[in-house]
Amino acid sequence: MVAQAAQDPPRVIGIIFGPPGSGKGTQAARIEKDFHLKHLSTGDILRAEVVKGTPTGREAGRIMAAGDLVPDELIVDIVRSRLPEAETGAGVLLDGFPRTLRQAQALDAMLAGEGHNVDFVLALDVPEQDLVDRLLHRAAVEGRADDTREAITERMHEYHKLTEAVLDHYRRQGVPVEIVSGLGSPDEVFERIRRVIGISSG
Ligand code: B4P
Repeated sequence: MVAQAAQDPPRVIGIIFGPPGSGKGTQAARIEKDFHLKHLSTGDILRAEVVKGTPTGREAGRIMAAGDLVPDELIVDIVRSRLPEAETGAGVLLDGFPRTLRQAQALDAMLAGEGHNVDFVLALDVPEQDLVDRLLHRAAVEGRADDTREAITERMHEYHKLTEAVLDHYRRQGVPVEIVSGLGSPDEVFERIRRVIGISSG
């Protein structure tokens, strides 16, 4: 699917999905390199706004540090403004978005306006204890503000309460949802992803 669209418009719109710490950002960077899908991470955009100290960054920074989700309106505005530029290549891989049903509906409406829809969802599956271990490890290495034990607990809670439903939303639409184990080394996980994408490209 990805390989075909790289040569032949319309562009591909993919979503990389999974709980906090499942490796979305890690794998999205590899997919961008190998499959030329522009990596658009709402988490990275928000962290950049925090560093720059913009009004968006000041609002988002407090929310993120607590492990909560940033308001849908703010995130949707960010994606709406970035998507056209990101879409100029083979396609886009959305990382960390949509995280709520309202975000998914807003994305669908944005894409429908251009005659597009979501082409695939790649969902990373990792047991919760491994996720917590990874995030606590990252806390020790990088000191990210939302990798405290309290914020991690809240992020997992939000994921189960609000984000998981996004998968069913796309399944109901008939969008291919590929579940890939995120266990093992980043190379092993990427190999599994490559096989899934490879099969789709047929
Ligand atoms: P994100 O930036 O999306 O953070 P994440 O879910 O923790 O990241 P990810 O799953 O990408 O993990 P990574 O590859 O880094 O969001 C952060 C916050 O921003 C949210 O909590 C929320 O507040 C806000 N936000 C973002 N988008 C939003 C939206 N749409 N709506 C509302 N709020 C939003 O990997 C994690 C760690 O595991 C790393 O240390 C990595 O090195 C390690 N790792 C990766 N793969 C591994 C592997 N195979 N084995 C061992 N370790 C691995």
